Amino acid sequence: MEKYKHKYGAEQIQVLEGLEAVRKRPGMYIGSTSIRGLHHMVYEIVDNCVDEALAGYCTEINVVIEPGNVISVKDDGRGIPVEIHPKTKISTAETVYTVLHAGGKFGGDSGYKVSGGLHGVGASVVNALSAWTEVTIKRDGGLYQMYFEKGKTVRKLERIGDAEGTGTKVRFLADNTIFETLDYDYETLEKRFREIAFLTKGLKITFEDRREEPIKKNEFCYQGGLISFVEYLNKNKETLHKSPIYIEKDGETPVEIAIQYTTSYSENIYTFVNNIHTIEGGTHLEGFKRGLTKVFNDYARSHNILKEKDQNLQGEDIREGITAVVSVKVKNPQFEGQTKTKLGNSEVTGIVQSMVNEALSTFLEENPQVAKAILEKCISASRAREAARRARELVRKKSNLETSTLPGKLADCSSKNAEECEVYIVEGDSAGGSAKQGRDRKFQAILPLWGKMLNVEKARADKIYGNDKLNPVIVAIGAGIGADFDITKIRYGKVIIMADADVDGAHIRTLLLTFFFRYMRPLIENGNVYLAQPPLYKLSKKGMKDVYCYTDDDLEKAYKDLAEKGIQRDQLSLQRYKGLGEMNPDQLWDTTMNPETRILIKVTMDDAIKADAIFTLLMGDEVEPRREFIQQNAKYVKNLDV
Ligand code: 28F
Repeated sequence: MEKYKHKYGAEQIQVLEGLEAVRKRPGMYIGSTSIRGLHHMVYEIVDNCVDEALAGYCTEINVVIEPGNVISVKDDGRGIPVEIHPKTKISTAETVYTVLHAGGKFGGDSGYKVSGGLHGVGASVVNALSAWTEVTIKRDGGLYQMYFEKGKTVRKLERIGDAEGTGTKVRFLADNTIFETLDYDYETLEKRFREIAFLTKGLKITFEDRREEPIKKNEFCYQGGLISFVEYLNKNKETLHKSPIYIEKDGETPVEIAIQYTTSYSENIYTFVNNIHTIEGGTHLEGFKRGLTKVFNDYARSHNILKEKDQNLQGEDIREGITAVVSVKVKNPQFEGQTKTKLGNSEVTGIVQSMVNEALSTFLEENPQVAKAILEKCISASRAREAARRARELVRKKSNLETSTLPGKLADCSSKNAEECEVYIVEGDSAGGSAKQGRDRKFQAILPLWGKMLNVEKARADKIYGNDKLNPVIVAIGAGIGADFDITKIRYGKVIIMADADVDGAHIRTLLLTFFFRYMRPLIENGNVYLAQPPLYKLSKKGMKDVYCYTDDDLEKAYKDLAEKGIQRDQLSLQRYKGLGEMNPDQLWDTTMNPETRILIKVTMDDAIKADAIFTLLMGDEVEPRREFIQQNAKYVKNLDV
């Protein structure tokens, strides 16, 4: 191999130090070295294409997962500039890919560096964290290529041929000595590409998975932009008005908003800053809420829908059943919050609020029938809220009257320190019985639920309070629901849903997750909700300690391990657990409740959002999509009791 002569100028030293820093502490640059960080590697490269699209030069992005987990991303933009920098003798393209934060356009010509959740760490980080990176550029009629390994230049940019058109193509293999896994999750990436396409009107993104046969391929292109986004979010919901409301404002801080009300009671507002999904909200959401409340109250008063004596509609009344997407572009966004997804720029509140006041009131004046439909719902929501408040007062009075303010079914624990306490919400009385006997009563409380829970999709807050199945959950947790929910009042640090691994269990889990998502969202955001993981199988043999298996893979592994110890399959008896009730208290304790040996799954916001979407599908008003969903998923239901 030809000796690689390299005089290390100041720039090269800086480059090497930069790469060194990235490879030493990858988590600082790409968020984590888990699958989330791996996906951010793809988002970083794709965001540079999106930047090129926002600048008006790229119309199509092609993403491919090649065999061996090589990622390929291609755009039809201008192509990264190839001229050699007079001083450093290094091409712009090589600079973009080797100097930290040199890439992209931080507030440059397009003004907004869109970026993955980690705010545009740039292509050089992806390069540093890849076993190899190949960059091919078509520009000025030429075809150029450069190649790196672990961020170090192996082949400098050189012209390797002629080319029609322009654009940039990057292929990279993430470094498996850095990332825990290279096993990209197709659905996760697909969801993000769909989101980017919705947010970037007219941009076409194709996505292929060529790791296995048959190849998976999907493409996203929405001329309707945010309007298509809201229609997609509402695809299984009955809507209050046919086409979404769309308002936008250009200028220093462009704002785009699409709104479409549904007949459901949940509030779904998705907010974005420079295409980053700001899950924790922030000033743009605050401005949107304030504008919405003001416009609808003003309209209701000026059209005599609200009488002089009537109270103002509250924000939560106006947002009941709303699906909205708020997308702002901010030059220097300040992100706050636990996962850096809350917008902090205070000036944005006023910008969004005044834009909503201006554009939404005009829309309502021009579309009185839409205004009327929405306001009718707001009015009935405010009446239901009043009824819920009265019901809550009643529940409080009633429970204060009773000696035990806690539901009769709750077997409480002796400790009162919420931090260490946990409550198991158990499906069915039999399981509840053995859970009560098997538990450690110092810190474990048991709340048995019986039969099908209330279908919270159809019920409003006033029905939730009075409901005799959900009420015990509300009172046991002790922190109220909805706008009243106060996370500091929870009586247990862990709320653990323990249900069977069958269809009924899945139903209860979905209902409870939807209920927590809609009426106790902070409980999920704060990581207090868990799913107990009971074993699926028990392998036993005389004279041998029972072996519990939690998944089919576990079972296979157990067979192999036992075979190595000379115990063959036909010597073992296999019990498949159909329900928690089949376990005696000791087994339930050992396998599912003992903190030393149990497996608990912490519920994340993503799980809850998925449950909510599935819930809407299964329990909402639209019948057709439900049939489709069940047909599509029926094959996965292994243990349907026939
Ligand atoms: C598959 C990945 O990275 N596409 C890109 C461009 C285009 C320009 C550019 C990129 C250094 C700092 C300016 C071209 N012509 N796809 C991509 N396409 N970077 S990355 O410029 C980076 C320069 O800012 C570009 C004129 N201006 C900009």
